[in-house]
Amino acid sequence: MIAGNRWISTAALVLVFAIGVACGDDDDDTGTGSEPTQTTGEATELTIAASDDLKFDPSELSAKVGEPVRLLVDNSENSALHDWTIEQISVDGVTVEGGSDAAGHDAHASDPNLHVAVDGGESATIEFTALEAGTYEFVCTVTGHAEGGMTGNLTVGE
Ligand SMILES: [Cu+2]
Repeated sequence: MIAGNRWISTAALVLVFAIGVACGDDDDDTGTGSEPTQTTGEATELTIAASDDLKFDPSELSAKVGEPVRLLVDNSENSALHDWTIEQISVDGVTVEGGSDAAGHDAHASDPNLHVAVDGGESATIEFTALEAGTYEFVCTVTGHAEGGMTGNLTVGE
């Protein structure tokens, strides 16, 4: 009985999703309430926390080709500046809100495609749209942080 109800609600959810896809309409306000991510406007909202223990949480993020992502980099629980950087990724529509303009924190040699630095006690957002599928390593470029474990992967799917 319970399994039957679960199957029916899953089928209904799939149907709602299929209708949404068929209409080509990005209206995600159908109130299904079961998606793992939230959307505001068109961007998928993700959050990643930096830590002075030199970790990102989560260390795995995922996105889809052509779908805007709005990533909140939460450094509010820390005292040190951290950044979130992907050196090479094909992206479009990159905007950064908040974020530190502190000079000299980045150790990378070239201009990264995605980069947002955040002062300790602050948060900032970076919005972007990935254009090619793949797995891209993100790091904190503050000297010694990536080496200390402050890395992760963004997986971009089709
Ligand atoms: Cu760091």
